[in-house]
This record gives sequence, structure tokens and C-alpha cells, in this order.
Amino acid sequence: MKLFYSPVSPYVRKCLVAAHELGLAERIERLPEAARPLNRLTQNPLGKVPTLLADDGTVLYDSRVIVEYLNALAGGALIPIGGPERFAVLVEHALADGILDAAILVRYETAVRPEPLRWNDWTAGQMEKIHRGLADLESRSTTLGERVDVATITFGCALDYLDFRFAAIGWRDKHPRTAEWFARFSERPSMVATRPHA
Ligand SMILES: N[C@@H](CCC(=O)N[C@@H](CS)C(=O)NCC(=O)O)C(=O)O
Repeated sequence: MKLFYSPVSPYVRKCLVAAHELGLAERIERLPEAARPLNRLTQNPLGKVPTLLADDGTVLYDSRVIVEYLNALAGGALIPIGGPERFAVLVEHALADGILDAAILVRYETAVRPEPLRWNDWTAGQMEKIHRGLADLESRSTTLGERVDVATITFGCALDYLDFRFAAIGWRDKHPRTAEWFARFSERPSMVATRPHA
């Protein structure tokens, strides 16, 4: 398999952490791609990473679909098959993705958009989503325990992304239980092997 990837993309990292957890990491060749709005990645009309080329030539995106694919390929248990646990994990996955979506939009707004076109209220609104998302995560954090699934993987990638790009918000101060969980989770070999570097 080939993965169009950026070493700093948290969505790419989600897929790579999943691949490590599923024992598939060695089967994925990484093809570096500069991921920024206005880029052209011809294999994906949305121009985004991660995009996976499966061995049979199938093109898969986005990260949610790629994790689902890898999990099915390995016969893994990263996504519960049914029952209330399935929807609990899917909602948590959406929460983690939503924190990331807001963070990435703020990153583009502040690092890519030309200064005269920036809109501070809009940026503040995205930051509010991050803070409300973190508060929701804190209220759930005692249920995370030693779970390794698509939700906990994405929470781990989102929190590390906040440390990487938004260290100034100091999220640990208001979210001690999440911080405690993250300290353990981020030492997993899959997380260590995929740490972001600029
Ligand atoms: N929902 C997508 C989001 C992927 C995404 O936004 N990737 C960023 C890099 S972190 C990207 O490729 N941005 C380029 C663009 O927005 O055109 C996923 O889960 O894979």
C-alpha cells in the first residue's frame, strides 16, 4: 500500500498509529506530499492527505475510511462492530476529529492566509470549539482507561497536535484527567514511532 502523507498531519498520524497497532505499518510505503489548501493531489479530488492507494489500486480517503479499511484488512478491533459501544466510539471519534478540524483551520488561518485577509472573530470561534471539545473530552476521560480504538488513537493524535502547534493554550492546566490519560497513551510504541516533526 502507498500512503500520501505529511509528517505533521494529525490525520495521517491517526492512520499510521492504527497501522502500527494492527501490525500493518511495514506494508505501508509513505509518499511525502506537501499538504496545504490550494495544493493539487491528483489521486484525491479534495487534494488532502491522508490518501491511501491500496494494493489493488483502489484509492481511499479520508482518514476515517482508511482506518476502517486497515482495521478490516487486519481483522482488528479498533472500531466496535455493533451495539452501543460502536456509536459511543464513533461519537468520540467525531469529537476528536472535530477538535482537529478546528485546530487545522486555525493553523491555516494564522500561518497560511495573508495577514490582511484574516478574520479574528472566526479564529476565536474555532478556538472556542477546541476548548469546548477538550472540556467534553475531560468529562469522558475516566472511561478511556487502557482502550486502544479509533477514538483513543484520534484523541492522542489531537492532543499531541495541540502540543505541537498550540502549546501556548496549556490544555493540561484545565484538563488534568485527560493529561494523565494522555501521558500513558502517548508512550505506546505506535505513538512514539509516529511523533510529529516539522
Ligand atoms: N477529514 C480529513 C481531513 C484531512 C485534512 O484536512 N488534511 C490536511 C492536512 S492535515 C490537508 O490535506 N489539507 C490540505 C487542504 O485542505 O487542501 C481526514 O480525516 O483525512
